[in-house]
Parts: sequence; structure tokens; C-alpha cells
Amino acid sequence: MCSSTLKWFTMAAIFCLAADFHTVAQSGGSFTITKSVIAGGGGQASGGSFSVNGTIGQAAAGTTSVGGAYSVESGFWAGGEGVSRKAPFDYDGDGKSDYSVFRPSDGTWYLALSQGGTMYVQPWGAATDKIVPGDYDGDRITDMAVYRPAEGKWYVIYSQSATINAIQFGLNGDFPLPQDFDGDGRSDFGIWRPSDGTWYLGLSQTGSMYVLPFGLATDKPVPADYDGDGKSEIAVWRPSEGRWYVGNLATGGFGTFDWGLNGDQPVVGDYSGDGRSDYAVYRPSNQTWYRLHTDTFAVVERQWGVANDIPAPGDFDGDGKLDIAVFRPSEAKWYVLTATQAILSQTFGVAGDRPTENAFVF
Ligand SMILES: [Ca+2]
Ligand SMILES: [Ca+2]
Ligand SMILES: [Ca+2]
Ligand SMILES: [Ca+2]
Repeated sequence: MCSSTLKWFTMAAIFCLAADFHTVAQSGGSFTITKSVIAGGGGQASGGSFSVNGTIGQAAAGTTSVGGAYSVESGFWAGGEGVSRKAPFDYDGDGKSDYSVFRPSDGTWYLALSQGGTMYVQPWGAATDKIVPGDYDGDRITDMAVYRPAEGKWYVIYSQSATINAIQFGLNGDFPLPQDFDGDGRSDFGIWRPSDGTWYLGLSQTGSMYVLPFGLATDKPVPADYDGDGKSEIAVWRPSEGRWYVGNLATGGFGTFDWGLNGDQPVVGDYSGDGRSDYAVYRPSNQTWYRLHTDTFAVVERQWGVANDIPAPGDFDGDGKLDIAVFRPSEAKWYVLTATQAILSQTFGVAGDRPTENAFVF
């Protein structure tokens, strides 16, 4: 088996090759792209006699899209959805979440990489650490990271450079919540302190710190990008009310939404694929997922799981929509229901493992 360091360098090299496609020219006449891959994709782009509707690129690499006075040749996005889409818990950067667990007993990450079907093993962390996977270096590959409560320290392995970093940010008892709050493509060090309901965000773009009281000690933190602008909002879910409080960092205001009951576990994420996180909860008592899609206000209820399953949603098929999923410790098996109602199952992990897809489910 290759060493872990070599493996990460290999990944970085692959990404560099992909990035080189970016240099191929795009040109032609009176054209405007108002939404690009960088901006989140989707939507309608048009200009002159050309329009691109709801796409982020060409169907196949190397093809030419022509319309009026404009042509696009082999854009960075030409490789298709897998290249252009950033999926959560995607440790090889192919746009699909990977079945992945952290094993507290040996402080080791075990990743079943969807690209090539290889397994990757990385000792990183201690039994009492909290896992905080995120894309801290912005290369679209999820980085393995842990938060050590006793030290208030984050330990991150950057996937792109295969280097490690230790950052002091937080106290014992804090919730570590890496999210891209400033929209620069990199996860920011974010913590929520339940004792005083205060958020502390270390923003990667400017290096500045943002501090805001928001939430009560009994709340559950649910930061996510609810409005689809590419920046995560600070947010809490209040079990006693079943109410979501979503803050706006720019204005300091907030909105509320009622969804879920006391005892539920928020499983926030983008299930409908419109770029905005949906209100979603998993009810352990009946193993049912309840979600409300923020684009259509469609209500989706689905029983999925059995008692003692661990909810572990991810985008396992890479279609840009979060799939409901559970890890069943008794069988050491994953059960996934995709947006197209396809069922995926995979034996991976052992009882006692924590799925990394469960890292931010409280
Ligand atoms: Ca993957
Ligand atoms: Ca990364
Ligand atoms: Ca950021
Ligand atoms: Ca947002």
C-alpha cells in the first residue's frame, strides 16, 4: 500500500492537471456569463444570440458549444458534472461523497474513495476529538480534520499540499462548525459556544474574526447556505419550538421557520439541488426523514433506517442533491436512498465508527 503522503500528493497532481484545462480560451462577440461554475452554476446565461440555460458546461470534454457570435471550447467545466460540482465529504474530489468513517478506538480515518474504489486509511486524531471535515484549502477535496476540545485546537490535513496545520480557535465545550461563511471556497474555522450562545468565525478571505451572539444554550447549531449565495449563514434550531433561526451576517437580521419536533436531529443540506440548503430533520423515534425543499416548498417525508441507525446524508451519486442515508452499526453497512429513489448499499466500517457524513448532525 502506498504511503498516505504519496497518495495525497497524487491527488494534488490530478487536480493540477484538471485545473490546466482552465487556460483554454473562451471567446466571442457580445456575450455575458452571469452565473458561472464559480458563482454556483445553474441559472440562465445569455448574450447576443446565445443562451445557456441551467447548465454549467458542456456534456463532454473537448466539444464545442456554438451559438451566434460565441463559442466555448474545452472549458474547465467541460469534463462534466463530476469535475465541476463540489460535493460534501468528497475526499477524492470526483463530485461524489465517499463512504467514510472515523474510528475513535484507533484515531483513524477510513475512506472508501468513490473514484477508483480504493480505500484510504489515515491515522489522524484521538478518541476524544471531534471530527471536522471540510475543504479548508479550497481545492474542492474534503480535508480530514479534527478539533481537540481540551486544547481548543483544530488539526487539519490540507489535501492540496499534503501539509498539516494546527490552529487555536475555540474552547472546550464549543461546537466546531467549519463552513464557508465568506464565500471564498474555503471552509472557515467557525465555532458556536452554547454557554453564551455566541458564534466566532475566523474568515479565510480576510483573516478577520466575526463575533455574534446568536442562539440559546439548548439550541442545536445548523449553519448552512440557506439562500444559495455561496456563503453559509449562522443558524440554530430550537428543539423546544421546532424552530429554525437563520441569521444574516451582512445585515445582522434573522429569519425563522418552523420545521421539526423536539427530539429530532437536524440533517440540514441541499436535497433538491438548487444550491440552497433545505430544512430537514431525522426523527430517531420512527426513523423518518422530514424535509421541506426551499425552492418548491415541497414536503418530503420518507422512512429510512431502523432503530439505532446513524443518519449520514451525503451526495453519493454526485447529482448535486443530498441523498438521505444511514449507517447501520449492527451490520456495518450503509443504506442510501438517492433523489431518483435508487437504493445504494455498501458494507463499510465497523460498529463504533462515526460516519464523517454524521460529523455535523447533533
Ligand atoms: Ca468522492
Ligand atoms: Ca481540500
Ligand atoms: Ca471561507
Ligand atoms: Ca447564504
